Amino acid sequence: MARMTAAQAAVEILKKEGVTHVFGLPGAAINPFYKAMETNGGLHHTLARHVEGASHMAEGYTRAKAGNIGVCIGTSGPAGTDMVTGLYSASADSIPILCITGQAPVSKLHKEDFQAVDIASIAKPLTKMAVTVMEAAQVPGTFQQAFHLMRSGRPGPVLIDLPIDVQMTEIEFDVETYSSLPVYKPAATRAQVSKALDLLESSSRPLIVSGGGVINADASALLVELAELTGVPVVPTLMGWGTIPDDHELNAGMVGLQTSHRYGNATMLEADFVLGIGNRWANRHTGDLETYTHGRTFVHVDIEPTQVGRVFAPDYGIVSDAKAALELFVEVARERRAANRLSDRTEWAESCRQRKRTLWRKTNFDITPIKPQRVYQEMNRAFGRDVRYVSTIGLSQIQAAQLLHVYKDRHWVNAGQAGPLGWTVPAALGVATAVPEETVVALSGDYDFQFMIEELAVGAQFNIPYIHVLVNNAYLGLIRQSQRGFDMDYCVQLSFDNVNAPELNGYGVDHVKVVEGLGCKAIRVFEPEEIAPALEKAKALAQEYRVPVVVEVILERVTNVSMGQSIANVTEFEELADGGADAPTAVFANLD
Ligand SMILES: Cc1ncc(C[n+]2csc(CCOP(=O)(O)OP(=O)(O)O)c2C)c(N)n1
Ligand SMILES: [Mg+2]
Repeated sequence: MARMTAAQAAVEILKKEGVTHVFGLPGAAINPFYKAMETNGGLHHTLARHVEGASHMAEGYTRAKAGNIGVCIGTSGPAGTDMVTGLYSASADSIPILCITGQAPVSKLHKEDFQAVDIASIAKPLTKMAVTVMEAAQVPGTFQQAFHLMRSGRPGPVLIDLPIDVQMTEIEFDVETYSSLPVYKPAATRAQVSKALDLLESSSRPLIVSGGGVINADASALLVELAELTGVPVVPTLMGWGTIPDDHELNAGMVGLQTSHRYGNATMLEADFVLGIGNRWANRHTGDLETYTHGRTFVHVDIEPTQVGRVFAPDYGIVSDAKAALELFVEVARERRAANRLSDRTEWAESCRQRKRTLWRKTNFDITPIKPQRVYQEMNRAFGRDVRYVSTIGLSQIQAAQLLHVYKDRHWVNAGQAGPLGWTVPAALGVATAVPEETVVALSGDYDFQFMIEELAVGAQFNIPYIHVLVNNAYLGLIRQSQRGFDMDYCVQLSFDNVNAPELNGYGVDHVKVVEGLGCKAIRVFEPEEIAPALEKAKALAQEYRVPVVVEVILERVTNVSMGQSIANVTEFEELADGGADAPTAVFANLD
């Protein structure tokens, strides 16, 4: 046994649970925890410039690699409230992060002490556990329970709030014999999986919808195996994008109101059966439920029992971890195939491929100001199969999902449900910290980029290189487009005449100067043919200087992006592709 402060015990447990990196910033009430990190060593700390940034870094770090759990640390009061958006984002997308906050001493908690706020109550609806630890001897058990909860069932964040006196109190703690609590993951039974396959078998035009739960369960390979065994095409959701490569012959495209493909929606409308795995029927995926569900049989597999039936009643529900379910699905499907009991889906799959071969949007524009579609075409060419994309929200994110290609899971890292502006820079830093040898490319609109621009200094200070494509339309583009419904263009302009940068012609903020001021590199382009060389140069600069490199593309001010209220009624505002010359990188999504 060894005597140590409760904060030291917490630091040792983090290491035992596999934590190597933490993101945060100190303040008086969390200083004992920082002292413990300094004394005990073994944790690499990245100093954020804004506590919200630290929370998004933690989320990016978790999402980059199976098994990672990002940790963010802040002091009492405003540090905790700053991280609330990070907790929301993580809980909405079922991502575990551990948020540790300092707190006023236990005896002062009810005295309106300086920076004493009841963060545990504030964080409660956004976490699997949010607790102010009042007894130092409970610190080890609380951390042990936190990791158990984050990894069990539907993953999600936890907040542990540590009063300063609790952190400093000495306790007995045996690091050597510490061990993680068992993780609970419900698993489908053979009878359940057989019944689901019976339902699939009685359909003519089945689809699998593959959600983020497949990524969380690290089960993409099994998902692809099931598709190949049964010949059933797959629709990845936005959160499940990458679970089957875009160019896989059974990838039918994405479905939805915004982040979707024309061929994906058309295929869904043809389908008569849907097996959803690890997905949550998000409203921007389904759109109008009558259109989405009418005439189709649904089987829903999810790890969280209360998710089944939340959005609509499926014909059959299975509560299971995606990996546990897919292992059984593959096993039973293999047996049925050997016994010749699986239908031949060739004709249906071929009809899906035919839609995927033709229903494209045009990207090959060569006019100035640059049309955003051209940017994604150039990104497809520049970054290939191994790139990790990070994005948040806006017309930029929507169009990226319509036009970029993703080939591997965890290679599209997107704050899908919460969409908090500002997420992209810190999340990209978290991803790049987790996979330092890989190419990480973030994508932001100008407003998202300005929200947490200061975090770029973190990348410069700690040498976290990545490429940030900034598409600048000097507009809150997505909101401008949605204001068309109100016949207004009100409070959505980001344009102004910058007295220091007349060359920007009214586009407002001089991002290049700001980025350089923060210690990073930046390139600005105005012409379509400059995009490809700029992306190549960005790769070289990131290698040479080991800092974030921003490629700012000055876009046309107004682009309306394909979207609608129902998957049967997505409005196309732009020209559609008339063959491969109009969409030269769309062919990358087709093997045949
Ligand atoms: C914190 C927060 N406030 C407001 C919004 C609503 N919102 C969504 S997109 C958007 C504008 C985004 O503009 P920009 O980042 O420039 O992207 P664009 O649509 O122009 O590509 C706003 C205000 C949000 N998602 N998050
Ligand atoms: Mg914009």
